[in-house]
Amino acid sequence: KSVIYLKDYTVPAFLVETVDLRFELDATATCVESVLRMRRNPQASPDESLCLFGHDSLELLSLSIDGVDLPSSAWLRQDEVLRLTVQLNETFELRCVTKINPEANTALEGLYLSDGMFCTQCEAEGFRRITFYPDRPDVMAVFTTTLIANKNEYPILLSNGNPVAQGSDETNHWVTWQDPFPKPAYLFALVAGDLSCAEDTFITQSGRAVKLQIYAEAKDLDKLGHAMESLKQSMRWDERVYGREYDLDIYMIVAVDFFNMGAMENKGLNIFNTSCVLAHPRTTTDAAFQRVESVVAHEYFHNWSGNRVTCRDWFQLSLKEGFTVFRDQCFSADMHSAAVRRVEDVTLLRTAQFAEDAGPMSHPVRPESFIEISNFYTLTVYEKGAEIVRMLHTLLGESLFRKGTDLYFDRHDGQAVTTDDFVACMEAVSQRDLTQFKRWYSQAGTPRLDVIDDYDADQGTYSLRFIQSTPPTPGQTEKYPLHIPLNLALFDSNGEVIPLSNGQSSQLLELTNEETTFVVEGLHEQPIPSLLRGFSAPVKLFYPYTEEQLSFLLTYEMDGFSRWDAGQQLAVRLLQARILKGGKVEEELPKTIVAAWKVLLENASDDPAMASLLLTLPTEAYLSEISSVIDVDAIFHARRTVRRQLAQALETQWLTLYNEMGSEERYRPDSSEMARRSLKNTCLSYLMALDSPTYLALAEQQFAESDNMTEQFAALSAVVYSVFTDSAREMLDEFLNQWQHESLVMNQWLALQAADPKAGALSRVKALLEHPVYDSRNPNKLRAVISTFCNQNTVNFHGLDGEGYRFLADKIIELDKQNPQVASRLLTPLTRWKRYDDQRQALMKAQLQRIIESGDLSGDVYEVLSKSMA
Ligand code: BAL
Ligand code: ZN
Repeated sequence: KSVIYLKDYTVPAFLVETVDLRFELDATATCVESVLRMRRNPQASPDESLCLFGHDSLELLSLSIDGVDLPSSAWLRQDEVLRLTVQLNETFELRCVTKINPEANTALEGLYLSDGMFCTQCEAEGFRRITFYPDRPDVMAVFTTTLIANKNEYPILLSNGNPVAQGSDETNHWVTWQDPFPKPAYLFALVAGDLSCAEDTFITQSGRAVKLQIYAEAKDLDKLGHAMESLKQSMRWDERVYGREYDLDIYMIVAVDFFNMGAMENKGLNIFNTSCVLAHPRTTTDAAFQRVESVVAHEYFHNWSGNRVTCRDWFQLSLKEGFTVFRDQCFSADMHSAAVRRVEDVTLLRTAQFAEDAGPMSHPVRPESFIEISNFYTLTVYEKGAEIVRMLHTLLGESLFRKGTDLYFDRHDGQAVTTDDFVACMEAVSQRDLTQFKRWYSQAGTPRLDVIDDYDADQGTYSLRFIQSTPPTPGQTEKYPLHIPLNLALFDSNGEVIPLSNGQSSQLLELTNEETTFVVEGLHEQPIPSLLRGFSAPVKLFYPYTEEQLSFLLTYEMDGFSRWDAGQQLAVRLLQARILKGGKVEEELPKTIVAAWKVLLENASDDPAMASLLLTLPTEAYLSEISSVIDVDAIFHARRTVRRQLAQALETQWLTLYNEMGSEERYRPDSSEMARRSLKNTCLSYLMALDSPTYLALAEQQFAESDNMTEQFAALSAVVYSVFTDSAREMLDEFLNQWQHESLVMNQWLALQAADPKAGALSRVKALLEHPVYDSRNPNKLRAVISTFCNQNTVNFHGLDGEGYRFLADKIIELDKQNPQVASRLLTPLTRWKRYDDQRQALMKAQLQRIIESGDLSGDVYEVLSKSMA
């Protein structure tokens, strides 16, 4: 398995001007004819031969140049590369005919069948499973695609761009699509099937009418309204905030049930996992509604940040992903509560991305090498990449940042570029030197920022000393100081902010050295610092806050993120102390915590969405991430005990608030109603921690009476996680009966049971794998059961009999032959073995070893395994 390096990048030897594709679609034998108008790249060496990528599964039927068939001696085919050994002119036409078997394609890359419907996934390197092609993002061409298929089985035929011709005979029909925008092959898509569609129109800011179509199976037609609204909102937002208008006459989204990722931004024809597009109050939770909105926006925003301006090579993936995540984060912040969205984004970053950065797969946002690029669609590339763009936004300010993006889109429209090109635009508009800042792209690992303060009462001066360091990561032992924007405020003892030297209530410090000292003069008392407001940089902050200071910030800080974080740190202190004692501690809760939670509960109705977050204890995942050695059982028990104690200490308040958050007459999926339901369900889950039949009755009532999935599922979850196992079983059965024909609801039903921490979980999980609603070929089902069990059901997955680890290893070995991308992703929890105690380390390593020895592994799984064992 060969390693590909960024440093080895060279320009393509040949360019493609136009591609004409003709698909005769057949489930087991699809014939693909491709005609490429090619020319030598004047920037490349004239001696280079033509290399096309093609997966081993391609059957090559014929190859010709300028109408002359080539004999098989005219090429060499090895390791996914077809090298032509004949002399080529400056320009020529290459015709290639291949045969492929979509039905046998279980990897879900290239052309495959999802529930009998043809669809494609070409990012990153799926196009080479369709035909031989210079499949790299810096080769951009104009595509024309003709689809031919049986007209009864596949009445809808879609591809990128606009439909330009069609026709039919007795059995078959055909449609030709033309995409006028040159694009890399990874943005190619086709869909053929029996689909229904919701349709709308969007009038762009310049007055053009764009047809919007969202396709799904007929039974799901009533679940497309939310995605359509989200699409229109996104289109308007991108015009307003970035000045970006949609460019084709038609924008299509297709929902498919079998999909490795969340969604894909193919030009003019997005393909979505059903879980990211279908939404209906009866079957979809509020969290899923929000995910649909954000993924629809994300894919739409890619039309500019990704499609019009794309990546030069896959090392630049964050160029489009980091930027587009930042854009979708800002969009959701504008649509709902900015503070809530920031807390959610930081939570994801600080738990999952920080864990990735501390593990064997740690890599820079712009990786230096890979074996399999699919392994680099990571939280680091996406979420940390978005933080880098956010820091640029913070450093430049709104207006210059916008000038920078305008320049970027203008300068690079139609090009395949690099993260350096992106930063160069920011430098050009701001006249700033961002050389040091670019280390964020090249240096892996989470920086640590230690803060030491000192107050000189005689002089009235307060100094803050910042010391930054980044721990070594695999392959990168030496680390350099980063350019860290740190947003700071100081508070006086009355809870008022102290104006800083810039005359403002907060100041942005730029920390560029290993050590920086910041001094404030003219103070009358020791201030309380609020550091890293808004989480202005993706670092781990260490400052020895006292409990009083944290309670103070929880009361007075106006920055939503920092206020929430103060509450979380308060809870972290308590939980960590108990984790050290094994978790099952029954001593009384400290008065500070109870008092803080009481105030939160009393004021909760002022901002229910934020209150729900403030009242939620740090997750097991976060507590694990900040542990030096993860004590799975202690973390679980500490959190559970504190929850129960908080429920006991404030029982009346939880119940009062639960009732106050009671339901509206009719369900509405808007922000304020979502916030209300979120807080109500938080109260219910605390009340259920009391093991009281009174609250079981309350949950049962909510389950029976709710008209929406958010409340119904929250009630079901509360009961499933409770001690009332008989009631849980009955409710689960009732839920199954009610929703067994809704695949996405069944994913939730499966995941809930896979996450249930009660003893015996592994045998319950194995039983779920045999259940009729489970389907081992569908990534959503695999994730619902296997990934949920291994990542969320920590006490059972990490059981000391090692059976959880064995189970995952068995599944990886089985799955790697079927779907390497998903197999490699599922492997993650085992790769984190260094974070656990010796006994678990040995058990986990034994299973990793067993996978290695199991035989011929995919590049995907091999890369992750080899890095984990290094
Ligand atoms: N480009 C892969 C899916 C996404 O990030 O939008
Ligand atoms: Zn994306």
